[in-house]
Order: sequence, then C-alpha cells, then structure tokens
Amino acid sequence: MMSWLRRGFRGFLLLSVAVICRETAGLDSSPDFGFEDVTANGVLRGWRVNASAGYPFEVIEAVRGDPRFVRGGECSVRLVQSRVDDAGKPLPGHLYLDAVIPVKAGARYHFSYWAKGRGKAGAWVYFYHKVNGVAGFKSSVSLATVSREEADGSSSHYSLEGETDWKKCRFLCVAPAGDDVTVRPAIEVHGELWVDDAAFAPAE
Ligand SMILES: [Ca+2]
Repeated sequence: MMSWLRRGFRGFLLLSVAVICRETAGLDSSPDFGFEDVTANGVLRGWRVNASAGYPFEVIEAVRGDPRFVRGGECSVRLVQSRVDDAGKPLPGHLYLDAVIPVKAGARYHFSYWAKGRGKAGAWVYFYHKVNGVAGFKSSVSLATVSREEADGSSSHYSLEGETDWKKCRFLCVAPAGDDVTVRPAIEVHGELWVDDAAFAPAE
C-alpha cells in the first residue's frame, strides 16, 4: 500500500513538473535572438515584419552557413531596405521579435545586436500592458544608442560603411511604469545589413 502511494506521489510530482515546464516555456517563448529558427524555405520563424504598421523590407533573407555573414550558430539574417520618401528621407524597415519579454517597471535594459554591411542600424520597442490577462498595446518608443561615442555621435542609430568587421549596436530601453508590462524589440535598418546575435538584458 505504502509502495503504491509512493509511486502515485512520485507520478504526481513528475506530472506537476512537466506542466510547470510547459507553462514556463509558453511564457518565455524562447526568443530566437540568434536567427537560428529557419524553415526549409529560408523563412525566419522567430521574427516578423509588422505589415499593418508599415516599415517593410525589400529583402528579408535567412543566411545559412556562410562564415562571412554568420557571426554565431548556423544562421543570420540579411535585411535590405533602400527606399526613400518623396523628400529623400530614408524609409527604414522594422524587423520585430515574435516573442515578448517581461520587464520590470522603470528598469533599464540594453537591446543589442551585431551588424555588418552598409546602412543605418537603429532600434524600437513596443510595450504591452496586460489587463485582465490580455496583453494590449501600451506605447512604442524609438531607442537611443547606449553611448554617442560608440555610435559615432548619433543618439538614434549606428552608421555602417561596409566594414568587414561586425559592429555591436547597443540601445537603451527603460521600461515604463505598470505591472505585467512586456516588451517586443524591433531592429530598424536602412541600407543592406546582415544581423546576428541579438540580446535583450538588464543594463549593467
Ligand atoms: Ca546566428
């Protein structure tokens, strides 16, 4: 009898752990910061272009196995957007992380990624506020570069001139007030850039 009870209890524990793991995985959604989740047709599964808000790209192309253009893992992404408006102002593309990340009110984070190529590299975030369990849009913010010196004097973007080395592009994100706020970062590009190894982490 005791043995049966012990087995039953152990089974219950294992089942509980399995349920918790599944729920945790669902919450975190495992952001694809390395651009590694690519279909056989070369489509990135963990990132998307927000068609409703505009900011499309002429080319979004997963790059696999080319050491010149892949910094970490097996894949990176090539982004091309060269269009300008009637006044000659660049029309950048925005590539959005599919997952959303929980943030603490008022806390400072760095959103970063590595880029190479020729063009301008910026960043945006979309904040969502959960009300009654449903995540609703809260605000969108263009992120400032972490340091102007690092970004050649610009507070809004990095300029890449076709250097052969990867450049780390770092941006500061300050979470707004409120409970249950999540953030979706977006990579902003004008020109032709290869991007890899993104990260979103508390500022040191
Ligand atoms: Ca990668």
